[in-house]
Amino acid sequence: METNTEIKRKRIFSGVQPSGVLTIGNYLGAIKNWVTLQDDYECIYCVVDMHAITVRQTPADLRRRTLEGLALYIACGIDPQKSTMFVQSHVPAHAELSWVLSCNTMFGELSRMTQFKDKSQKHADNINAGLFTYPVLMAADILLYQTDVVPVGIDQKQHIEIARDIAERFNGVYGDTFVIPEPYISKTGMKITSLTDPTKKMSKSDPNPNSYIQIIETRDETIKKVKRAVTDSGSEVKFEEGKDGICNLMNIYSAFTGKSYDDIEKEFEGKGYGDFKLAVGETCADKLQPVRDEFARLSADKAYLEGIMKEGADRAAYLARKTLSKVYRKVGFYAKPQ
Ligand code: AQP
Repeated sequence: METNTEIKRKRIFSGVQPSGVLTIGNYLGAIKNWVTLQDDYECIYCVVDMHAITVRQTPADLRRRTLEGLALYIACGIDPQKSTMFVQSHVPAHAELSWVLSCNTMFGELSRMTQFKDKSQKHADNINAGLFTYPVLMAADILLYQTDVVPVGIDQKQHIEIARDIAERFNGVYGDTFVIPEPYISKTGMKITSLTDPTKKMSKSDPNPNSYIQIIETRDETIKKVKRAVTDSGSEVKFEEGKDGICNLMNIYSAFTGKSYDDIEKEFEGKGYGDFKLAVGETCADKLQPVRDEFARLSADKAYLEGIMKEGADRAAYLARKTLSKVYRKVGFYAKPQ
């Protein structure tokens, strides 16, 4: 039974693709916010495996990373007592709603999506229809749960906007059906860039492992990667134009410590990039250590993780079915006789 407080709380939905080991980009841009939000909102967090296959995946790796993804959510602080966690492919309503929404989404609007353009370039040998309709599936993920707020990194803002457009169009044609979702983007974590090319987003599927910091790599690896991070030829730790690499490291340091850019500039006044990079690497590793320890502990308990996965899928399926039935009724599908 839902209590009154549960009914009143606004709902959050978000997810990460198990397309690689999660990075500090995923952590600072999304998951860290998820943890904070779970006290004030009803939260639903998904491992979006169906999105991951828009790019070719090795099946055994995808399967392993899906369970790891769930373990990481918990290790990062998502509490199964407070939030629902599940795997997207366990709730068929995502694919079902996606089809209906596809029929209410314009080719032209999907053609404007920058992620599609970027990923088509990166995967020129596999520009599949799923890559193109990815935002429709994402709209289905969000709209199925009558989501109020979607915490994401800035790179996903355009996809939230199209989800809103699709929902508004559907509501306009068929009458009030979907809640119109709002994006929630934190300031510091909104775009963590690659350590090897700070003009690009840090991505878990980047072929160069030095470009990202994984939430669950070793302390030494993290420190080494930050030491090697590409920076300009100057030596002053300052947040200013033309210093993309240093700005990114300041952003990461600020997100982990809560210090402002001014504070960071003062802290490293008169010190070189070497000292700063060491501090950033050590801070990342220190802050992530409890997550890494908890992940190792959880990974040894598959039965527990599968229990959470199943319970989460059952709850999500119940909520999703309510919206899907409404949608099917609205578009005129004949109800299956009982
Ligand atoms: N570099 C980033 N900075 C801030 N936020 C980020 N996010 C991802 N990278 C950064 C946020 O993490 C959430 C989950 O992302 P996703 O896995 O669904 O897709 P993505 O944005 O395509 O992430 P990746 O790591 O770049 O995956 P691949 O390499 O598979 O494409 C989102 O909220 C996203 O904003």
